[in-house]
Amino acid sequence: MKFVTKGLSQSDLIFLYKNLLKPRLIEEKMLVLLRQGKISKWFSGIGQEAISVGVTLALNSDEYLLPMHRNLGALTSRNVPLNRLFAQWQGKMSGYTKGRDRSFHFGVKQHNIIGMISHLGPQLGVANGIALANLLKKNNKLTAVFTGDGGTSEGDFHEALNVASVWNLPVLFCVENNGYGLSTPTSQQFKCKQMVDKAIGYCMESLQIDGNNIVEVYTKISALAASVRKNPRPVLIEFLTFRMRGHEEASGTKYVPKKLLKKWAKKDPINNYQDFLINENILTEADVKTFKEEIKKEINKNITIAFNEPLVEAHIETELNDVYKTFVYKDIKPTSSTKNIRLIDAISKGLYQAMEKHNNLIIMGQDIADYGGVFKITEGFLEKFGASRVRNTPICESSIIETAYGLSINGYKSVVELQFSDFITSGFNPVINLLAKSYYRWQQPADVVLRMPCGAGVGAGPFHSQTNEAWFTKTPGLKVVYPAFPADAKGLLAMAIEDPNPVLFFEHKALYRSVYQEVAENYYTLPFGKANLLNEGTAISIITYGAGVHWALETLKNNKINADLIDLRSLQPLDTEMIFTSVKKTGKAIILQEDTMFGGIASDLSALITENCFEYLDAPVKRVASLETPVHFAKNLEDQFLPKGRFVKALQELLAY
Ligand SMILES: Cc1ncc(C[n+]2csc(CCOP(=O)(O)OP(=O)(O)O)c2C)c(N)n1
Repeated sequence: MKFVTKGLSQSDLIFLYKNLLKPRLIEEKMLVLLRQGKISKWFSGIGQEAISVGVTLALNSDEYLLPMHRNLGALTSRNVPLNRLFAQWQGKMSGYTKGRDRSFHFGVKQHNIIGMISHLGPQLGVANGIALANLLKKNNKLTAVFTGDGGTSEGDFHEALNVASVWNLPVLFCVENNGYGLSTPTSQQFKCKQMVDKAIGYCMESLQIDGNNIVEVYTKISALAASVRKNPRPVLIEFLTFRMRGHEEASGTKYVPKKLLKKWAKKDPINNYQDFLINENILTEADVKTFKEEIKKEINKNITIAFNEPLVEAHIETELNDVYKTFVYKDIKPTSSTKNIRLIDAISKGLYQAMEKHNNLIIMGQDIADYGGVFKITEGFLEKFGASRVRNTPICESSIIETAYGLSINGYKSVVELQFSDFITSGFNPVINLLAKSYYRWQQPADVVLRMPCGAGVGAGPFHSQTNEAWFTKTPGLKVVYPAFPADAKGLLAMAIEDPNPVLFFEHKALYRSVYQEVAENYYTLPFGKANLLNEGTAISIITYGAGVHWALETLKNNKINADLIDLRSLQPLDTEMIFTSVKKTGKAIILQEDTMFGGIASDLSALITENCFEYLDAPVKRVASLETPVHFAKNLEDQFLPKGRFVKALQELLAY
């Protein structure tokens, strides 16, 4: 191994050595503890340390790092306190996730380190969001994100590189090509001759580096970092290295040819560098011994602290109260000056005023800039707020949601327009696993609103008509709002943007241009979790939301029914108080939803009513919903699918029960 040390002083070289040594010695200790059953799962970075350490030291400490499961060296080189690291691995309170997440699935905000989620690839898109924020702040900071070779097969990798390239984001995409992804060799992972070739397709600069040579990693990344800070752009870097231990400790390396392990053992990053420093008289054997002893002492001292810490306490209340970030609710009232506008105008106006109010609000989506979005909600926004804040995106829902999360980490709010709520399936993973769990896992809020144009009745077929709120109401950490009227839509959208938690904001397409209302012209907010009692009666409670509200209103208009009509407006949080009060008064409940029946929110509402109002009920709770089929294109089929036509009959049957 050749070490080209030009430009580095002796103390620089020793500094690199000490940093390299630390993760190795920690790992050696952890492997002992693992065998003793004192810590759980471990992903070894032995043999790959030069990459984490070299990249981390080449960055400034105020630049974001997004490590993966083998990047212990990134944490140690940023001087993350060892007692807290060890506490994290034991699930203790003084770790970084209050015992809620394991091994390397945590971030350290104070050190600008963003933790991974198990799904690997999303980390790359998050880096884009952080980098975009830096670009908008014009602060000349770069961001480095790691992935393994296996992770590069995920769609997130391709989407992230594409977005970074199109938006010229200052990100170093660091791929550690260590030969295997679990048991799968790289030959079964990708077909190009070398990983760096992947950059060609994204018109991206690339660089291949010997990942076992700390001097090469440090000097090349330092030079590249200086250049990227000056001239922001993404770069794909392939670090050649090898995974010397099992995927995780329990799984072993039986499937790895012995000769490969032997070959790479000779390239060990620490032994080679240590020999070089000794040969060059930069270090003595005695220095090596002293350094090792010092680090081991530090490790043992901090392990003792972590071991002595009691187990994390389990309190249901504490856990439930930590799923959402609490925030000071800004109650801004609507003024009396109003205009008669449609639902679509109210959403557009609300978004526009939120853009005026929050300078740090970015909106992103397909065709939302010059074109104004497929529903024209953002028409004129580009001219008013500029291309930095009103961003057309490539067609890559996952990456943009990841980017939104990255923006949130680095000081921005964002609203992402899904062209149709159906397309959230292409961005499902980051919603469920990044946004929803972030605050609970490590107290990092995901200040993101996803606008979801949804619903049937427009003859748009199975992929442009779904109302898919139930995919999200069952995931703790998300808020779900579903207005039926213009005035609610405007105030609730403003609230969604104020709220630092992730909010899915459902907008029914069939209501966009058909529902009018007098709407206050000022910027105002409406609280989440407050339903609206639209009609008062004593015979039955009708509970619904979205288009169902208008079907129910029509039914009440055309039939003489003495009913409470509750428009839920927000599904998570849910106004259970209003529901229970009404049902206790009427003794009968019918729930109308546009979604298909099984697993829809009506089922949970029914269960909640049964559990909480059983003694007051005079009849079984009734659900009315769409047929258990995909949504149809032909109008007569779609009409048959939707519950509107079945509602009156069900209502009358229940009244007569
Ligand atoms: C989406 C997803 N699929 C599968 C896994 C299971 N898994 C965890 S790590 C891993 C291998 C990753 O390989 P690579 O990216 O090369 O990183 P390495 O472990 O080699 O450092 C697999 C298959 C996962 N965590 N997430």
